[in-house]
Amino acid sequence: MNATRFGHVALIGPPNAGKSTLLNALLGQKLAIVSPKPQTTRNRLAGILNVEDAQIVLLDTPGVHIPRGSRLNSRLVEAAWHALAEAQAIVIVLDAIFYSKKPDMLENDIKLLSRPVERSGLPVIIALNKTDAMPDMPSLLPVMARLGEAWPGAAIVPVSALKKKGLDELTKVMVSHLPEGAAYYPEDQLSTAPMRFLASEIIREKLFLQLSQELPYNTAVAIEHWQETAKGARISAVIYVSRDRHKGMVIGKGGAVLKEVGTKARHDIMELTGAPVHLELFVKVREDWTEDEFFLNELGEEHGS
Ligand SMILES: Nc1nc2c(ncn2[C@@H]2O[C@H](COP(=O)(O)OP(=O)(O)OP(=O)(O)O)[C@@H](O)[C@H]2O)c(=O)[nH]1
Ligand SMILES: [Mg+2]
Repeated sequence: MNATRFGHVALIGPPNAGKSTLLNALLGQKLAIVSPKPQTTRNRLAGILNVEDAQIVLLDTPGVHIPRGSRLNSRLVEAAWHALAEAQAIVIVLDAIFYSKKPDMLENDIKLLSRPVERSGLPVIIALNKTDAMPDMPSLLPVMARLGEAWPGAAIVPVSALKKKGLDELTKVMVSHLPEGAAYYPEDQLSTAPMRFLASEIIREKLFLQLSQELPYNTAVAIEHWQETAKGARISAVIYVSRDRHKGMVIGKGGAVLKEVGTKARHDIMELTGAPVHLELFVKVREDWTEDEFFLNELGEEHGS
């Protein structure tokens, strides 16, 4: 590997814009969890991308919004802005199809992003995502024109994280903003996140996909034990819910929901570790954990950040 440039690039944007999908697409491998629900990502997650002439540490972040309600919500937005302090460039990820339907929201999001982005002093790249779902490219033009006004000089790259379009162009622009320097991480390292964190995220993804309405937002996952044996990993994890009545919903009739979550999570964890996995899931009530500073700190520590 002959990287001559090295640096961190933060993927920032509103919830559901496709930041995590874009991270995975750029890495060519699934690292971050993805769901159709907004506010899936809760921590900053670093993915290491090696290209011919550079090593880029891509920072996936929670979606930025005006936090209402829980402390958890404020923490999500804080974690996203904090990533800017680590980065040498910003990729603002935006959902093109959303703005073509709701032009007012473009103004809202520009307003929300512009001050923190400007304060960071970092070069800006705009990834206009989900172009595969646009009926035609000309309808992108007014959105692009407005973004060009809001961030003069920023490269605007139409992409589709889902269909892996525009990624080479985006990578090229990111590399052009990185300082000179040698690769910091070994070429085979995909992330700085511990395996325990990635496994807990996989379980959380299955909960996001399996549970409806507000329920996923009231669940958290912590790995309790992880024992490596000759037959693979024995993992036990706790799913925390914030209300007693949620417990039964996560378990499901005859344990059906929990079983489905466990089976799917086990499959993905096996893929990640490349070894057999025995996974046990428990559901515990921790009243109002989304407001509990101590618990939120503990969840952050699991990630090591
Ligand atoms: N059609 C289309 N859908 C996409 C694309 N990228 C992401 N999506 C979908 O958009 C939804 C949200 O994707 P995520 O990657 O979880 O979005 P995010 O920005 O990380 O969301 P948060 O973590 O909640 O802030 C999922 O249903 C994705 O499949 C794309 O390029 N095209
Ligand atoms: Mg995400």
